[in-house]
This record gives sequence, structure tokens and C-alpha cells, in this order.
Amino acid sequence: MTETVFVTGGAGFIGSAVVRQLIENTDLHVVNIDKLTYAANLSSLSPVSKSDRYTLEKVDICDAAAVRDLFGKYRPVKVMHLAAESHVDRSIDGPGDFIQTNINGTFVLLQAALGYWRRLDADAQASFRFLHVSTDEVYGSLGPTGLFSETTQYQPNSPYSASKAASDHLVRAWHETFGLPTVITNCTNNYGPYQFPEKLVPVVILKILNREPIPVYGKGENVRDWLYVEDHARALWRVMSDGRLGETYCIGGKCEKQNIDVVRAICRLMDELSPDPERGPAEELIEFVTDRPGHDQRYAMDISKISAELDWQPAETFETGIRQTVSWYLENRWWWREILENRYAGERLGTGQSAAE
Ligand code: NAD
Ligand code: TDX
Repeated sequence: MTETVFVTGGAGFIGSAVVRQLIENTDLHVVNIDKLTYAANLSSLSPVSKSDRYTLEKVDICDAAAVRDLFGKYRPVKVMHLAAESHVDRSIDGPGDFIQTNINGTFVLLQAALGYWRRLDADAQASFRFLHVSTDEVYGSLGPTGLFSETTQYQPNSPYSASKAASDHLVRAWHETFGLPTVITNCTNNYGPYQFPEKLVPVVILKILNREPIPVYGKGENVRDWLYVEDHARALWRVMSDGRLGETYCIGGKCEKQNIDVVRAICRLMDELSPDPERGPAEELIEFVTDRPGHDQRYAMDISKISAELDWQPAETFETGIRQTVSWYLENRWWWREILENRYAGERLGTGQSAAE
């Protein structure tokens, strides 16, 4: 019998990469549980959505009755939980949805999973897995040296990272207290095809295409570690398949870069791949703007645990990944044009002016 895996947030950036890989590389039935918020794009699933092993359930993970019903209806062997409000700047302007989805939604999902798991027979209980997908931002901000690892103390600084930290703690507690078979991953910044154009990499590509100023927060000296999204999706499946229960696995690209260097790399690629002889080089569009409130200085990840235990390493370098990404945005204008026209036109987010309104 075909086994079922739940993917929450499967219409989002990383979730859709996970769903595409599961349909293409396994014989599992994938049920995508997604509320379809502003960040969702069903078109990101068009390569696989016609498969008879793919099902969409438009459900809010905060809806306890609906989520419980899904467990009864599909009887999943695994749950990969990615649904979240994911954009730091939006969490500064309006934290409420982050508290609701990231904390309460994770609680609802854990309770439904626990109720379902307790009624399974011993064999099914032993093979059930709940993977919670989280972020490096829960660890706070690093100085010029050092790396985050699985033992780093939590110190979240933004409403987004605080809400993700809370959800990580809930997952841990449901394992320790109730024995639910959970695993947690904390990953660094992802980039790649199908990323919503509010995040840095697509912002820069689309601003250049529209010949608009490229907004670089502060001095552009903040450091992020960059991982190609398909590498992240592969890592999640490794952890889902062979990760040890109750453990955390840190995931990253071993690719630290200052924001300004990411921006300049994209500018050079755009000059090469989408040349515009009428205008000057894309770098002329760079504009330093007011910093993000509470802007974490540096993230970097020690990935020795997942490398040693699960034999996972990123396959793409930044150079190969960013080239594929820029090419994808140039070749798939239909995908982002609809978003810019109807959902998000690229205005500045995250100044914090509206947070308490
Ligand atoms: P995204 O914003 O692109 O997608 C989120 C998806 O979740 C959307 O399809 C949305 O409709 C869905 N969703 C939101 N609220 C929901 C709700 N209440 N019920 C059901 N579905 C809901 O996010 P992403 O960048 O793909 O991130 C996925 C996960 O990975 C998140 O948990 C995020 O915290 C984590 N993560 C992201 C990154 C990154 O760089 N993007 C890095 C590390 C971890
Ligand atoms: O226009 C911009 N200009 C700019 O300088 C934007 C959108 C961002 N930035 C800076 C802020 C960050 O230092 O670039 C860096 C990356 O910003 P984002 O793309 O917003 O990502 P970040 O805040 O680092 O968080 C991301 O990685 C961790 C994801 O959005 C999170 O979901 C994930 O957990």
C-alpha cells in the first residue's frame, strides 16, 4: 500500500521544493497541507501537481478539528512541518500572525499528531516521524567569529525568530514528555527558484530587472550563510529518514557572505545574463537604506553533525546556485509577474512603524 507523508506549507518556497522531490524521488503519497496565504504559490507545484500521488488540502494548521480530521483521513507515516509565517520584516510590522501560525499552529499539529500516534499499533508507532523545520535565527546573532551548532543557547531577537524558537521548544517538550517521535532541523538562509520576492535574493534580481534602486539595509555588512533550496530539501529527507529521535540537526551551506557581496554577485550575473547596453552596470542601482530594527549581525553554522551522522553535504556552491537562481528568474517571468502585479509590488517592509497598530 502506498504510504502517505504530510508536508505542511508545501505551497511555499522550501515546502514546494520538498514536495517536488518527494514526488519525483519516492513512491510516497504526498498530502500538502497549506492555508494558501499571500506567500503560497500553487504554480510552484505545477511540475508534480498532476501526479496521482499528490493531494492538496487547503487547511489552516491552527484549525484543530480540520487537522485532526486529516490525520484520520490519510493516516500518514510521516509529517514534515514547514508551514509558517517566514519573513522577518513582516514580523516586525505585524507579529500577530507569527504568534498564531508559528506557535499555536505548531501546538495544534503536535496535539493532533500525538492523538493519532497514540492509537497506532506498536510497529506503526515505531516508524512514525514528525520533522519540525526551523531556522538558525533562533540562536540569535554571532560576533565576527564562531559558529552556531546544536548546543548553542537560544537567543532569538526578532518576533519571527522568537516564534520559531517557541515552536522548537514545544516540539522538544512533546518528545520528552509524551514520547512523540520528533526531530528538529535548524537551517540557514535558503535561496533558489520559486522564492517569494520579499526575500533578499529575488528582491535584488527583480529590482535590477525593473531598473529600481536595490535597497541594502544599513551598511550591507551583515553576514548570512547561504544554502541552495534543493540542498535543504535533500537534507530534510535525510533527517526524516535516518535522523535520531529527539535530536536536532543544524543545516547550512558553509557559505558565509556579507549582504553587499551577495548583492554585488547578483549584479554581475545580471549584467552578464541580461545585458542592457542602454544603461550602466547594475551596481549603480545599489542604495543603502535605513537598517532593519534589531538586525542580527552574523549567522554561521557548524554542519559537522549532519555531515558525519547522515552523510549530507551541500551539492551546490554559491557560484553554481546563484547562477541557476538568476537564470530561473529570467526564464520564468510568468511566475513572479503575477505576484508583483497582485500581491507584493516590492515596497519596503519591516520598519516597525505599524507593529503596535
Ligand atoms: P514561505 O513563506 O515561502 O512558505 C510558507 C508556507 O506556509 C506558505 O505556502 C503558506 O501558505 C503556508 N502557511 C502559512 N501559514 C499557514 C497556516 N496557518 N496553515 C497552513 N499553511 C500555512 O516559507 P519558506 O521560506 O518556504 O519556509 C518554510 C519553513 O522553513 C518555515 O518554517 C521557515 O521558518 C523555515 N526556514 C526558512 C528558511 C528560509 O531561508 N526561507 C531558512 C530556515 C528555515
Ligand atoms: O531588501 C532587503 N535588503 C536587505 O539588505 C532585504 C529583503 C533584506 N536585506 C538584508 C536583511 C538580511 O541581513 O538581507 C539579509 C537577508 O534578508 P532576508 O532575505 O529577509 O532573510 P533573513 O532575514 O536573513 O531570514 C531568512 O533566513 C532565515 C528567512 O526569511 C527566514 O525565514 C529564515 O529563517
